[in-house]
Amino acid sequence: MIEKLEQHREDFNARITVVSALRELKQLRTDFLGKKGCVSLMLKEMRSLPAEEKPQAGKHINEFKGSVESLLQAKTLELEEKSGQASVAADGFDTTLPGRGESSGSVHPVTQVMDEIISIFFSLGFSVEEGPEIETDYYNFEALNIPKDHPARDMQDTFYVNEDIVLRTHTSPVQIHVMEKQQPPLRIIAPGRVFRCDSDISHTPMFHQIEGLMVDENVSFGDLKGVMDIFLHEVFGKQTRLRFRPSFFPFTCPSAEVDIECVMCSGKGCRVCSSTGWLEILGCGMVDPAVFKFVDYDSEKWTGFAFGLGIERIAMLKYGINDIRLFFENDLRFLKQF
Ligand code: 2NL
Repeated sequence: MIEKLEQHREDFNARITVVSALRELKQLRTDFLGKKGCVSLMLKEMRSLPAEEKPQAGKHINEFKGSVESLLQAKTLELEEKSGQASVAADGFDTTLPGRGESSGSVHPVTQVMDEIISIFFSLGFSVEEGPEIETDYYNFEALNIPKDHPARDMQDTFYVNEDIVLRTHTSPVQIHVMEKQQPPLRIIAPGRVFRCDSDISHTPMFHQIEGLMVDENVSFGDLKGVMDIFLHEVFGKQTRLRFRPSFFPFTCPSAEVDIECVMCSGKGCRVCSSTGWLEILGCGMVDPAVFKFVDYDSEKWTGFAFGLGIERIAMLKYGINDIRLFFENDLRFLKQF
Protein backbone atom coordinates (compact mmCIF):
# COMPACT_ATOMS: atom_id res chain seq x y z
CA MET A 1 0.00 0.00 0.00
CA ILE A 2 2.76 2.43 1.05
CA GLU A 3 4.72 1.49 -2.04
CA LYS A 4 1.72 2.13 -4.24
CA LEU A 5 1.19 5.49 -2.57
CA GLU A 6 4.78 6.50 -3.26
CA GLN A 7 4.31 5.48 -6.86
CA HIS A 8 1.26 7.75 -7.12
CA ARG A 9 3.14 10.59 -5.44
CA GLU A 10 5.97 10.33 -7.96
CA ASP A 11 3.47 10.16 -10.75
CA PHE A 12 1.65 13.24 -9.47
CA ASN A 13 4.85 15.24 -9.00
CA ALA A 14 5.99 14.40 -12.51
CA ARG A 15 2.70 15.44 -13.99
CA ILE A 16 2.21 18.69 -12.09
CA THR A 17 5.62 20.01 -13.07
CA VAL A 18 4.71 19.86 -16.78
CA VAL A 19 1.22 21.31 -16.43
CA SER A 20 0.99 24.62 -18.30
CA ALA A 21 -2.72 25.29 -18.57
CA LEU A 22 -5.68 25.42 -16.20
CA ARG A 23 -7.47 22.84 -18.33
CA GLU A 24 -4.65 20.29 -17.82
CA LEU A 25 -4.70 21.06 -14.11
CA LYS A 26 -8.38 20.23 -13.99
CA GLN A 27 -7.68 16.86 -15.58
CA LEU A 28 -4.95 16.20 -13.02
CA ARG A 29 -7.37 16.99 -10.19
CA THR A 30 -9.93 14.58 -11.66
CA ASP A 31 -7.34 11.83 -12.03
CA PHE A 32 -6.17 12.11 -8.43
CA LEU A 33 -9.02 13.57 -6.37
CA GLY A 34 -12.04 12.72 -8.55
CA LYS A 35 -14.74 10.18 -7.68
CA LYS A 36 -12.86 7.53 -9.63
CA GLY A 37 -9.45 9.10 -8.96
CA CYS A 38 -6.55 7.22 -7.40
CA VAL A 39 -7.10 8.59 -3.87
CA SER A 40 -10.69 7.27 -3.85
CA LEU A 41 -9.45 3.99 -5.25
CA MET A 42 -6.84 3.60 -2.55
CA LEU A 43 -9.36 4.40 0.19
CA LYS A 44 -11.59 1.68 -1.24
CA GLU A 45 -8.71 -0.83 -1.38
CA MET A 46 -7.84 0.04 2.22
CA ARG A 47 -11.03 -1.66 3.40
CA SER A 48 -9.63 -5.08 2.52
CA LEU A 49 -6.46 -4.57 4.57
CA PRO A 50 -6.06 -6.32 7.92
CA ALA A 51 -7.59 -4.25 10.75
CA GLU A 52 -4.25 -3.42 12.35
CA GLU A 53 -2.86 -1.92 9.09
CA LYS A 54 -5.89 0.24 8.36
CA PRO A 55 -5.13 3.27 10.64
CA GLN A 56 -1.59 3.64 9.32
CA ALA A 57 -2.69 3.32 5.66
CA GLY A 58 -5.55 5.78 6.19
CA LYS A 59 -3.19 8.32 7.70
CA HIS A 60 -0.80 8.06 4.71
CA ILE A 61 -3.58 8.31 2.14
CA ASN A 62 -5.08 11.37 3.84
CA GLU A 63 -1.70 13.01 4.09
CA PHE A 64 -1.18 12.35 0.38
CA LYS A 65 -4.62 13.73 -0.41
CA GLY A 66 -3.83 16.91 1.55
CA SER A 67 -0.55 17.47 -0.19
CA VAL A 68 -2.12 16.88 -3.64
CA GLU A 69 -4.79 19.45 -2.78
CA SER A 70 -2.34 22.12 -1.68
CA LEU A 71 -0.04 21.52 -4.66
CA LEU A 72 -2.99 21.81 -7.04
CA GLN A 73 -4.06 25.04 -5.38
CA ALA A 74 -0.60 26.54 -5.55
CA LYS A 75 -0.31 25.60 -9.21
CA THR A 76 -3.73 27.11 -9.95
CA LEU A 77 -2.65 30.44 -8.47
CA GLU A 78 0.61 30.33 -10.36
CA LEU A 79 -1.13 29.67 -13.68
CA GLU A 80 -3.75 32.34 -13.11
CA GLU A 81 -1.08 34.89 -12.36
CA LYS A 82 0.91 33.89 -15.40
CA SER A 83 -2.15 34.14 -17.65
CA GLY A 84 -2.73 37.67 -16.37
CA GLN A 85 0.86 38.67 -17.11
CA ALA A 86 0.98 37.07 -20.51
CA SER A 87 -2.51 38.42 -21.37
CA VAL A 88 -3.49 35.22 -23.05
CA ALA A 89 -4.00 32.07 -21.03
CA ALA A 90 -2.81 28.76 -22.44
CA ASP A 91 -6.41 27.87 -23.26
CA GLY A 92 -6.64 30.87 -25.56
CA PHE A 93 -8.78 33.11 -23.37
CA ASP A 94 -7.43 36.64 -23.00
CA THR A 95 -8.65 37.87 -19.64
CA THR A 96 -7.40 41.42 -20.24
CA LEU A 97 -9.35 42.14 -23.43
CA PRO A 98 -11.97 44.84 -22.97
CA GLY A 99 -15.54 43.49 -22.96
CA ARG A 100 -17.75 43.69 -26.03
CA GLY A 101 -20.13 46.05 -24.25
CA GLU A 102 -23.85 46.49 -24.68
CA SER A 103 -24.98 48.75 -27.50
CA SER A 104 -27.97 50.75 -26.42
CA GLY A 105 -31.10 50.83 -28.54
CA SER A 106 -32.85 53.94 -29.83
CA VAL A 107 -36.47 54.93 -30.25
CA HIS A 108 -37.73 54.47 -33.82
CA PRO A 109 -38.08 57.85 -35.61
CA VAL A 110 -41.76 57.14 -36.34
CA THR A 111 -42.35 56.51 -32.62
CA GLN A 112 -40.43 59.67 -31.70
CA VAL A 113 -42.59 61.83 -33.96
CA MET A 114 -45.74 60.04 -32.80
CA ASP A 115 -44.81 60.66 -29.13
CA GLU A 116 -44.05 64.31 -29.84
CA ILE A 117 -47.41 64.87 -31.57
CA ILE A 118 -49.28 63.03 -28.81
CA SER A 119 -47.67 65.21 -26.14
CA ILE A 120 -48.58 68.44 -28.02
CA PHE A 121 -52.24 67.40 -28.23
CA PHE A 122 -52.15 66.14 -24.65
CA SER A 123 -51.19 69.67 -23.56
CA LEU A 124 -54.21 70.97 -25.52
CA GLY A 125 -56.53 68.70 -23.54
CA PHE A 126 -56.82 65.79 -25.98
CA SER A 127 -56.67 62.21 -24.74
CA VAL A 128 -55.41 59.15 -26.64
CA GLU A 129 -57.83 56.49 -27.88
CA GLU A 130 -57.01 53.21 -29.60
CA GLY A 131 -58.97 50.62 -31.51
CA PRO A 132 -58.68 47.47 -33.63
CA GLU A 133 -56.58 47.35 -36.82
CA ILE A 134 -59.13 45.01 -38.39
CA GLU A 135 -62.48 46.67 -38.90
CA THR A 136 -65.87 46.13 -40.43
CA ASP A 137 -66.86 47.93 -43.59
CA TYR A 138 -69.34 49.91 -41.48
CA TYR A 139 -66.78 51.51 -39.14
CA ASN A 140 -64.10 52.06 -41.77
CA PHE A 141 -66.41 53.46 -44.49
CA GLU A 142 -70.17 53.52 -44.00
CA ALA A 143 -70.30 55.50 -40.73
CA LEU A 144 -67.81 57.99 -42.20
CA ASN A 145 -70.19 58.83 -44.99
CA ILE A 146 -68.12 56.96 -47.58
CA PRO A 147 -70.75 55.34 -49.79
CA LYS A 148 -70.38 51.96 -51.49
CA ASP A 149 -69.29 53.41 -54.84
CA HIS A 150 -66.69 55.86 -53.44
CA PRO A 151 -63.18 55.55 -54.99
CA ALA A 152 -61.59 55.28 -51.50
CA ARG A 153 -63.20 51.82 -51.22
CA ASP A 154 -61.61 50.65 -54.42
CA MET A 155 -59.96 47.20 -54.17
CA GLN A 156 -56.68 48.89 -55.16
CA ASP A 157 -56.52 50.88 -51.92
CA THR A 158 -58.15 48.63 -49.36
CA PHE A 159 -56.99 45.27 -48.04
CA TYR A 160 -60.15 43.19 -47.81
CA VAL A 161 -60.20 40.23 -45.39
CA ASN A 162 -63.62 39.35 -46.77
CA GLU A 163 -66.58 41.24 -48.20
CA ASP A 164 -67.37 42.86 -44.87
CA ILE A 165 -64.00 42.97 -43.06
CA VAL A 166 -61.05 45.23 -43.92
CA LEU A 167 -57.67 46.28 -42.56
CA ARG A 168 -58.46 49.84 -41.45
CA THR A 169 -57.36 52.42 -44.05
CA HIS A 170 -57.38 55.25 -41.47
CA THR A 171 -57.85 55.54 -37.69
CA SER A 172 -61.24 57.28 -38.05
CA PRO A 173 -63.12 54.11 -37.00
CA VAL A 174 -61.59 54.59 -33.51
CA GLN A 175 -63.41 57.92 -33.28
CA ILE A 176 -66.69 56.37 -34.45
CA HIS A 177 -66.40 53.75 -31.67
CA VAL A 178 -65.72 56.48 -29.08
CA MET A 179 -68.66 58.64 -30.26
CA GLU A 180 -70.95 55.60 -30.06
CA LYS A 181 -70.00 55.12 -26.41
CA GLN A 182 -69.47 58.69 -25.23
CA GLN A 183 -71.48 61.88 -25.38
CA PRO A 184 -69.83 65.26 -26.16
CA PRO A 185 -67.86 67.25 -25.16
CA LEU A 186 -65.05 65.21 -26.69
CA ARG A 187 -61.38 65.87 -27.39
CA ILE A 188 -59.49 62.81 -28.61
CA ILE A 189 -56.65 61.74 -30.84
CA ALA A 190 -56.33 58.29 -32.39
CA PRO A 191 -52.77 57.26 -33.30
CA GLY A 192 -52.01 53.90 -34.89
CA ARG A 193 -51.16 51.65 -37.82
CA VAL A 194 -53.20 51.85 -40.98
CA PHE A 195 -53.08 49.80 -44.18
CA ARG A 196 -53.39 50.62 -47.86
CA CYS A 197 -52.58 48.51 -50.89
CA ASP A 198 -49.89 50.81 -52.27
CA SER A 199 -46.09 50.69 -52.43
CA ASP A 200 -43.49 53.10 -53.87
CA ILE A 201 -40.94 55.73 -52.76
CA SER A 202 -43.61 57.60 -50.76
CA HIS A 203 -46.09 54.79 -49.91
CA THR A 204 -45.81 51.61 -47.83
CA PRO A 205 -48.70 49.15 -47.39
CA MET A 206 -48.58 49.86 -43.62
CA PHE A 207 -48.00 53.32 -42.22
CA HIS A 208 -48.95 55.38 -39.16
CA GLN A 209 -51.61 57.99 -38.78
CA ILE A 210 -52.90 60.31 -36.14
CA GLU A 211 -56.44 61.54 -36.37
CA GLY A 212 -58.01 64.04 -34.02
CA LEU A 213 -61.57 64.94 -33.13
CA MET A 214 -63.08 67.69 -31.02
CA VAL A 215 -66.83 67.93 -30.48
CA ASP A 216 -68.57 70.49 -28.28
CA GLU A 217 -71.09 73.31 -28.42
CA ASN A 218 -69.98 76.17 -30.70
CA VAL A 219 -66.81 74.51 -32.03
CA SER A 220 -65.94 76.51 -35.15
CA PHE A 221 -63.58 76.44 -38.10
CA GLY A 222 -61.69 79.16 -36.20
CA ASP A 223 -61.04 76.65 -33.38
CA LEU A 224 -59.75 74.17 -35.94
CA LYS A 225 -57.41 76.79 -37.45
CA GLY A 226 -56.17 77.79 -33.98
CA VAL A 227 -55.41 74.21 -32.93
CA MET A 228 -53.67 73.37 -36.25
CA ASP A 229 -51.67 76.59 -35.91
CA ILE A 230 -50.38 75.76 -32.44
CA PHE A 231 -49.69 72.15 -33.39
CA LEU A 232 -47.76 72.82 -36.62
CA HIS A 233 -45.71 75.67 -35.16
CA GLU A 234 -44.77 73.40 -32.27
CA VAL A 235 -43.59 70.62 -34.64
CA PHE A 236 -41.92 72.70 -37.38
CA GLY A 237 -40.93 75.89 -35.53
CA LYS A 238 -42.64 79.19 -34.73
CA GLN A 239 -41.46 80.92 -37.92
CA THR A 240 -43.05 78.35 -40.27
CA ARG A 241 -45.80 79.89 -42.42
CA LEU A 242 -49.04 77.93 -42.96
CA ARG A 243 -51.84 78.04 -45.49
CA PHE A 244 -55.29 76.47 -45.55
CA ARG A 245 -56.56 75.30 -48.95
CA PRO A 246 -60.16 74.25 -49.64
CA SER A 247 -60.43 70.50 -50.16
CA PHE A 248 -62.90 67.63 -50.01
CA PHE A 249 -63.40 64.64 -47.71
CA PRO A 250 -66.67 62.70 -47.49
CA PHE A 251 -66.65 62.99 -43.66
CA THR A 252 -66.01 66.73 -43.24
CA CYS A 253 -67.65 69.88 -44.58
CA PRO A 254 -66.15 72.34 -45.15
CA SER A 255 -62.82 70.54 -45.65
CA ALA A 256 -59.31 71.89 -45.95
CA GLU A 257 -55.76 70.81 -46.50
CA VAL A 258 -53.00 72.53 -44.58
CA ASP A 259 -49.66 73.31 -46.19
CA ILE A 260 -46.48 74.50 -44.50
CA GLU A 261 -43.78 76.57 -46.10
CA CYS A 262 -41.24 74.12 -47.57
CA VAL A 263 -38.80 73.10 -44.81
CA MET A 264 -36.04 72.44 -47.37
CA CYS A 265 -36.03 75.74 -49.28
CA SER A 266 -38.02 78.04 -46.94
CA GLY A 267 -40.56 78.65 -49.70
CA LYS A 268 -38.14 79.49 -52.50
CA GLY A 269 -39.05 76.38 -54.48
CA CYS A 270 -37.07 73.14 -54.73
CA ARG A 271 -37.35 69.48 -55.73
CA VAL A 272 -39.01 68.46 -52.44
CA CYS A 273 -41.89 70.96 -52.85
CA SER A 274 -42.01 70.61 -56.67
CA SER A 275 -41.06 74.29 -56.97
CA THR A 276 -44.29 75.39 -55.24
CA GLY A 277 -42.63 76.50 -52.00
CA TRP A 278 -45.34 74.60 -50.04
CA LEU A 279 -45.70 71.13 -48.54
CA GLU A 280 -48.99 69.37 -47.96
CA ILE A 281 -49.13 68.31 -44.30
CA LEU A 282 -52.63 67.30 -43.23
CA GLY A 283 -56.31 67.17 -44.04
CA CYS A 284 -59.04 68.51 -41.80
CA GLY A 285 -62.50 70.00 -41.64
CA MET A 286 -65.75 70.37 -39.73
CA VAL A 287 -67.37 66.99 -39.03
CA ASP A 288 -70.12 66.37 -41.59
CA PRO A 289 -73.60 66.21 -39.98
CA ALA A 290 -74.06 62.90 -41.84
CA VAL A 291 -71.33 61.35 -39.62
CA PHE A 292 -73.01 62.69 -36.47
CA LYS A 293 -76.25 61.08 -37.64
CA PHE A 294 -74.56 57.63 -37.72
CA VAL A 295 -73.47 57.96 -34.07
CA ASP A 296 -76.73 59.56 -32.96
CA TYR A 297 -75.29 62.99 -32.07
CA ASP A 298 -77.65 65.94 -32.43
CA SER A 299 -75.94 68.14 -35.04
CA GLU A 300 -78.19 71.06 -34.10
CA LYS A 301 -76.55 71.05 -30.69
CA TRP A 302 -73.01 69.81 -31.35
CA THR A 303 -70.38 70.80 -33.89
CA GLY A 304 -66.87 69.47 -34.22
CA PHE A 305 -63.66 69.48 -36.18
CA ALA A 306 -61.49 66.56 -37.22
CA PHE A 307 -58.12 66.13 -38.85
CA GLY A 308 -55.82 63.38 -40.06
CA LEU A 309 -52.14 63.16 -40.88
CA GLY A 310 -49.52 60.59 -41.80
CA ILE A 311 -46.67 60.24 -39.28
CA GLU A 312 -44.07 58.98 -41.73
CA ARG A 313 -44.58 62.00 -43.98
CA ILE A 314 -43.99 64.36 -41.03
CA ALA A 315 -40.91 62.38 -39.96
CA MET A 316 -39.53 62.49 -43.54
CA LEU A 317 -39.90 66.29 -43.70
CA LYS A 318 -38.55 66.81 -40.17
CA TYR A 319 -35.44 64.68 -40.74
CA GLY A 320 -34.96 65.16 -44.51
CA ILE A 321 -35.60 61.53 -45.46
CA ASN A 322 -36.46 60.97 -49.12
CA ASP A 323 -37.65 57.34 -49.16
CA ILE A 324 -40.43 56.15 -46.81
CA ARG A 325 -39.31 52.52 -47.14
CA LEU A 326 -36.17 53.26 -45.08
CA PHE A 327 -38.38 53.36 -41.96
CA PHE A 328 -39.24 49.70 -42.30
CA GLU A 329 -36.02 48.08 -43.56
CA ASN A 330 -34.71 47.98 -39.97
CA ASP A 331 -31.16 48.92 -40.99
CA LEU A 332 -29.62 49.96 -37.67
CA ARG A 333 -27.24 52.38 -39.44
CA PHE A 334 -30.34 54.30 -40.54
CA LEU A 335 -32.35 53.95 -37.33
CA LYS A 336 -29.51 55.00 -34.99
CA GLN A 337 -29.27 58.48 -36.50
CA PHE A 338 -32.35 59.85 -34.78
C1 2NL B 1 -55.91 63.05 -44.43
C2 2NL B 1 -57.25 63.53 -44.05
C3 2NL B 1 -58.85 63.52 -42.34
C4 2NL B 1 -60.62 63.25 -40.80
C5 2NL B 1 -59.46 62.80 -41.36
C6 2NL B 1 -62.50 62.45 -39.43
C7 2NL B 1 -62.88 61.50 -38.52
C8 2NL B 1 -64.20 61.49 -38.11
C9 2NL B 1 -65.09 62.38 -38.60
C10 2NL B 1 -64.63 63.29 -39.51
CL1 2NL B 1 -64.69 60.33 -37.00
N1 2NL B 1 -63.37 63.31 -39.91
N2 2NL B 1 -61.22 62.45 -39.83
C11 2NL B 1 -61.14 64.45 -41.20
C12 2NL B 1 -60.51 65.18 -42.19
C13 2NL B 1 -59.36 64.72 -42.78
O1 2NL B 1 -57.69 63.00 -42.86
O2 2NL B 1 -55.37 63.50 -45.39
N3 2NL B 1 -55.35 62.11 -43.69
C14 2NL B 1 -54.07 61.60 -43.95
